Amino acid sequence: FSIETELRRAIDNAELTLHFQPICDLASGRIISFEALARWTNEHGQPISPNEFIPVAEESGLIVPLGRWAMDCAARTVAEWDARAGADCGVNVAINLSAIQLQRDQIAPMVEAALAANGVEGRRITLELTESALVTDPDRISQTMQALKSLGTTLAMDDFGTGYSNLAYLQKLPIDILKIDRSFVTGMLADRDKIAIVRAILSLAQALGMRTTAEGIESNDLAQTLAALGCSYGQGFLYARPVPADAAYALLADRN
Ligand code: G
Ligand code: G
Ligand code: MN
Ligand code: NA
Repeated sequence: FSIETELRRAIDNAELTLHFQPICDLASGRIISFEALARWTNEHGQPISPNEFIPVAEESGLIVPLGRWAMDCAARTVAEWDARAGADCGVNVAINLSAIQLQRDQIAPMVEAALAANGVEGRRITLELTESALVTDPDRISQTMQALKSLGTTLAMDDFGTGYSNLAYLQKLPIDILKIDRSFVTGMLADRDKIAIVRAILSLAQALGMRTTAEGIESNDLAQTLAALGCSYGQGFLYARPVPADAAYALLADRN
């Protein structure tokens, strides 16, 4: 399991970085948030995709230190952006939490510690969970989500529509944002079924008082159509790819 050994070293030696992809208000185009995405370039200079190393981290338990590092790095970055802006820089940062990480770590105390260590308020952080996180231990996840809300964080359901859980959780759990999975967004302008699914998710979210983010927006036509359908936010290569923290701050200074 050499990738595991290398990943352990990478976490210790700060070979990992976070990149940041803007999430924009569809109506105004302003950046409201950045999703933090882990990036790893190994000692041979090869980039390893999170699709490869996150599952290894989950199987090995390294997801706990990796997740703690990501949370701390995200909070530190928000504090740095505020310092550069000389004020609240106006955006928050969204962190991905995997289902296994939620099982293995005490997430709320971990988030609270990272916020305190960096002098950052909870409202500056969004936590992205997937439906798979809700399946294994619904009571435990419900308590965790309530605790995260008490810290002031925003909770988003990532990849919405691709999981296997029933929809009853939507009325029980304190979810603020549904992120419409990219698979429904890509090509939806030429696919009546996809548009129907997107419309259904938007009306469900609206009825439940949740905001929505469409993932994978790659064209202006898509952004305009989704805005007209009432989607709150958009994320995708149209706005920007995930970029390092400095470049993300430059986007913010440019656009907002
Ligand atoms: O950025 P990219 O498309 O390569 O990300 C691939 C997947 O890896 C996404 O599903 C994303 O949620 C996941 N991912 C990226 N960074 C992190 C992280 O810090 N923690 C967790 N749990 N997942 C991450
Ligand atoms: O699963 P999650 O939503 O956390 O994964 C985010 C992933 O989606 C990242 O790997 C990011 O690079 C990718 N991504 C973001 N915007 C786009 C887009 O417009 N098109 C495509 N194909 N991928 C995107
Ligand atoms: Mn995500
Ligand atoms: Na997603």
